[in-house]
Parts: sequence; structure tokens; C-alpha cells
Amino acid sequence: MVINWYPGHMVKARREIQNSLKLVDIVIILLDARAPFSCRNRDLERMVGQKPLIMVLNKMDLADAGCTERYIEELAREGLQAVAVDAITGKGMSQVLKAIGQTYKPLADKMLAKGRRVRPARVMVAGVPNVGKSTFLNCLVGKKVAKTGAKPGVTRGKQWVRVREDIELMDTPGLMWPKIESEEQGLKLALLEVIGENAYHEDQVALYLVKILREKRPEVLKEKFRLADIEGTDEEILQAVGRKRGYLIKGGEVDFYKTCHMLLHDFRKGSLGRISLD
Ligand SMILES: Nc1nc2c(ncn2[C@@H]2O[C@H](COP(=O)(O)OP(=O)(O)OP(=O)(O)O)[C@@H](O)[C@H]2O)c(=O)[nH]1
Ligand SMILES: [Mg+2]
Repeated sequence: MVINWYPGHMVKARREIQNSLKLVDIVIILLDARAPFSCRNRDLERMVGQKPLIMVLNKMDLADAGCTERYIEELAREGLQAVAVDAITGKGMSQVLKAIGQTYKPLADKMLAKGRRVRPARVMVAGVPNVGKSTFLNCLVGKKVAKTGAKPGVTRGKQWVRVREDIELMDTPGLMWPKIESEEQGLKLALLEVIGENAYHEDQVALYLVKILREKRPEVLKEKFRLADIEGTDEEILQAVGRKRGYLIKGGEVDFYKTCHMLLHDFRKGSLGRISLD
């Protein structure tokens, strides 16, 4: 079953972003460093068109460092400049400011050549929901000016803030596109909480996480849950995880839904370690 999520407020958000693009010099698209390619909204990128673009891979603290490096190289091969950050601690932010400065320089030089005063760079921060756009903005400003939250759909309208004398940032609501083509991409976006929880079943997403862990990081399953082996079906592994954790219901059976919920919770918090999905 393909997961899809395009609530009504996003139609309005899309229109607002499209109109606001005319007002900005640079667009920063924020991506989740754990799965930057799955977070790419091609509809948004088409709207950005030829505007200078900086890709920022946020939540680097939750991602595998080697993978993040490879993703940045891959984006560079596409001609996209990319920077990895942690918007909570501010790691990588100086590189973002540097990238904004370098990207704005040709525009600023043009203003000077025309004898005009260089005005602050206007930068839009956009991307899919819950990737940390508002947190990123707060971090750059150095105080909490935008509301943030652990669920998608927190920001509902655009908001301008002055970062420094030379930069103004616009926060925007998270934007999806009408149809996610691949089942795997939908599952990854659900795992990262980009997609609202009403649009998927937790057991389906937890089973997908088990599949990914078996393929990419079997040691996580073995060590974090002290599983002797990881044979059998994904469902059997989830059962074993639930039993190890003591998530039982009457009669000693495993509480499957609680196990799914807790596994997703642990992954999202980073308790399973730094795991990348793309
Ligand atoms: N670990 C970690 N968590 C982060 C980071 N940046 C943001 N978060 C968390 O991610 C969640 C979403 O952050 P927001 O800033 O509200 O995300 P948003 O992109 O503005 O979301 P919408 O407005 O809903 O589109 C919050 O719980 C943040 O604390 C980061 O770099 N690392
Ligand atoms: Mg927000």
C-alpha cells in the first residue's frame, strides 16, 4: 500500500510559497540528513527553478556520518551545493552562513555596480514537514522566534525574520506533493515523521524498519535488543524484540502494537544509534 499525505492546508501553503519565491534571492531547501533523497520535493524544486539554491541536510546528529558525506558528494555531482547541520546544537551553521554569503555575492556585486546600496539577502527556508525548518531558523537567529514541534504541520504560514544586518530569512510551512510514487519512499517519510501519523499504520512502518535494519545494520538488532540471531520473518523479529523488552499482554503474548510503537519511538529519538536510510 502506497502511503500518501497531502492535507488541504498544503494547497494553500504551496500557493503562498510560489508567490513568496518572487521576493527572495536564495532558497534553502532543508532535508533530513537520514534520507535526503527521499525528502526531495521535486514539485518544490521545479517552483524554485533557476533561483540560487542551497541544500541543507539537517539532523546530522541522527544520521550516519559516512552516509551524510556520501550524500553531499552525490548532490554535488548534480551541481547542488549542500551543507550538513544540527539545528539544535548549531553544528555546521557557520558553513551555512558562508554558503549564503558566497551565493549572494554576485547579486550584491550587481547592486554595487549599479550604484545601489546592498540590501540584506532574502532567504527562504523550505522543505517537507518536520525536517527542522523552524528550529534551523531559530538557531540562526539565536532565539526562539518560530514555533517548533515534533509532529509535521507545525508551521502554517510564512514568517520573515532578520538574522543579522545582512540576512533575512523566511520560514515556510512544510510542503508535500500530491502523490508519493514509491512505496519505499512513503515508508521512509513515515519513519522520519515527515508524514502525518493518520496517513499510515505504525505496524507497517515498524516492519519496514526491521527490514532495513536487517539489511543495513543487523548489529543494531542484535546488540540493542540482545537477539541471539535474526533469522525468520520481519514479524518474528518484531515479536522477539517485544519479548526481550517485556511488552506482553495477558497470556504472555507479545503486545505487537506497543512493540511497533516503541521501536519507531526509539529510532526517531536516535536511541538505536545513527542510522541513515537512503
Ligand atoms: N535531533 C535533532 N532534532 C532536530 C533537529 N532540528 C530539528 N529537530 C527536531 O525536529 C522536530 C521538528 O522541528 P521543526 O523545526 O518544528 O520542523 P519544521 O520543518 O519547521 O516542521 P513544520 O513546520 O511542521 O513543517 C522538532 O522536534 C525539533 O526539535 C536536529 O538538527 N537534530
Ligand atoms: Mg516549522
